[in-house]
Amino acid sequence: SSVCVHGLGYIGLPTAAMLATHDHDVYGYDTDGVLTAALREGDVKLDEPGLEALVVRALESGRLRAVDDVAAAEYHVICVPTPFDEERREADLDYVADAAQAVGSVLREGDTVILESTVPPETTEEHLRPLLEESGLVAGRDFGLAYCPETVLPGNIIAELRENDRIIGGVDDRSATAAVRLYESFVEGEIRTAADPTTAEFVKLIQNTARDVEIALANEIARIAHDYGIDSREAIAMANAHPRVEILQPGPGVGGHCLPIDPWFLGVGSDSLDLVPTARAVNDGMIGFVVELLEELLSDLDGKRIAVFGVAYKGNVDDTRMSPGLELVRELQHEQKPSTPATDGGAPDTPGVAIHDPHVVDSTLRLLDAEDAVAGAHAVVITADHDEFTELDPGRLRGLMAEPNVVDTKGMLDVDRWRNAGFDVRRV
Ligand code: SAJ
Repeated sequence: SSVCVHGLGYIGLPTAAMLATHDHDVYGYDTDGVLTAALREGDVKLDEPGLEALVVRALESGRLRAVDDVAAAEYHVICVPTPFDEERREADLDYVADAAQAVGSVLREGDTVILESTVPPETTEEHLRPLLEESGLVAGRDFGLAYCPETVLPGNIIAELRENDRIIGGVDDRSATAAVRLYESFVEGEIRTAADPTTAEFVKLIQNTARDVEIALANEIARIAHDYGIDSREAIAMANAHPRVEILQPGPGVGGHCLPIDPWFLGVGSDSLDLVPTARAVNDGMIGFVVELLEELLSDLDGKRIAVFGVAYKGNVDDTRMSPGLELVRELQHEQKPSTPATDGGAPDTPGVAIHDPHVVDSTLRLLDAEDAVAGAHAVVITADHDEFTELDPGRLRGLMAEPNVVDTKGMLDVDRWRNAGFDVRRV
C-alpha cells in the first residue's frame, strides 16, 4: 500500500522505515525541512541502535521518500509530538491539528487515517475526527479512522516495533480492519482490536501510568530503606524472589516525554486521580533526595563543584526531555545561587556544576568529557545508567578531584571498587 507518515521523530521515522522495508511505498513527511533534507542524504540525527541502518536500507530501496509536502496515500499515519501544557494542565494538540489539516488537504475516499501519538482519551473522536471531516468526507463512511498507540521502548525501538503487541481502536469495524491490515504486514506480536479509539487511548495511558506508579513505589521504598540504613536494592532483589512481587528499581526520578506526562493526560477528563498524582510527586521528589545524599557527604553544597554524569533521561539514549540529570543541574545551580549565579535561559554553565554525558549532543549545554568534568569537583553524581559509566576508572578520577565522593542514583557502579579507590559512596 501507499503510506504517508506524518512526523519523522523517534516513532515516525522507524515506523516509516519499517513499512518501507515491508513492501509499502512510504512518504515520510515532516514540517522540518532541515530534517527531511538531511534524511535524503541518509543522515539520521537520532541515537537509536539500528535506526540509521534501517533508514538507509529503506531509502536505498526507493520505497521510502522523505518529502517536504504532504502526499496523498491509502494510509496516513500520524506520529507527531503531543506535549503537556503545564500551565493549562492539558495536552497541547497543536501538532495533531496541523497534521489533521495536512491529511485533510489530500484525503480521498477509501483512505485510512491512523493516529499513533499519545493523547488524552476521546482525542481521536472529539478532536481529530471533526478536523478531518472538514474535508467534506465522513469518518467511518468515506474514510477509515483508527487510533493505534506506539509502545516501543527508546533504546530498543526497532525490535519492539516488530515484536510488541498492538492495540487498535477504530471508529467502526472497517476502519479497524484496514488498520490491522497495515500493521500485520510487519508486526510479529498480537494485534488486538479495542472497542473504540477511546479505549485504545486509555489503554496506552494506563500502561505508562502503571509503570510510573510502580517506579514511585520503588523510589519511596528507597527513601524508607535509607531511614533504616538498609540497602534498598538488596532488599528489593530479595522481595522480588516472591512469585507475586515485582518491584522496579529506584533512581533519580522519572524522565522522558512519556512517563512523567501520560498520567496527567489520564486526568484531563476525569476527577478520579488520587494515587496517580501522589506517585508523580514521589518521583519528582527524588532529586531532593539526591541533594540530601550529597549533603550527607559534603554537609554544605555552597562553593562546591559537583560533576553530574548523565543528563539523558535514562541510560544509553540521547534524549534529555524531562531528564532527572538536568533537573539536578538546575537544583544545584539554585542551591549555589549566592556565590555563583546561574546565567539566563537555564543553560547549566555554573562553575559549581559540571556536566558529562557521552550520548547527549546539545549546544545549549556545556558538556565536558569525564576528566574535565571531575577536575576540582567535590562529588560525582551518576544520574543515567549509560554503559560507558561502568568503564570509569575511580582511581584515575580520584586524582583529579578535590574530594572523592560519589552518589550513584542508578546503582550501576561497582561499590567495592570505588570504595577501594578511596571514594565515599552513596547509592539511591
Ligand atoms: N526508571 C526507573 N526505574 C525503573 C525503570 C525506569 O527509575 O525500574 C526510569 C528511567 O530511568 C527513566 C524513566 O523511568 O527516567 C522511564 O524509562 P522507561 O525505560 O521505563 O520508559 P520510557 O519512558 O523510555 O518508555 C516508556 C515505555 N512504557 C512502558 O514500559 C509501559 C515504552 O514502552 C513506551 O512506548 C514509551 O514510554 C512511550 O513512548 O510511551
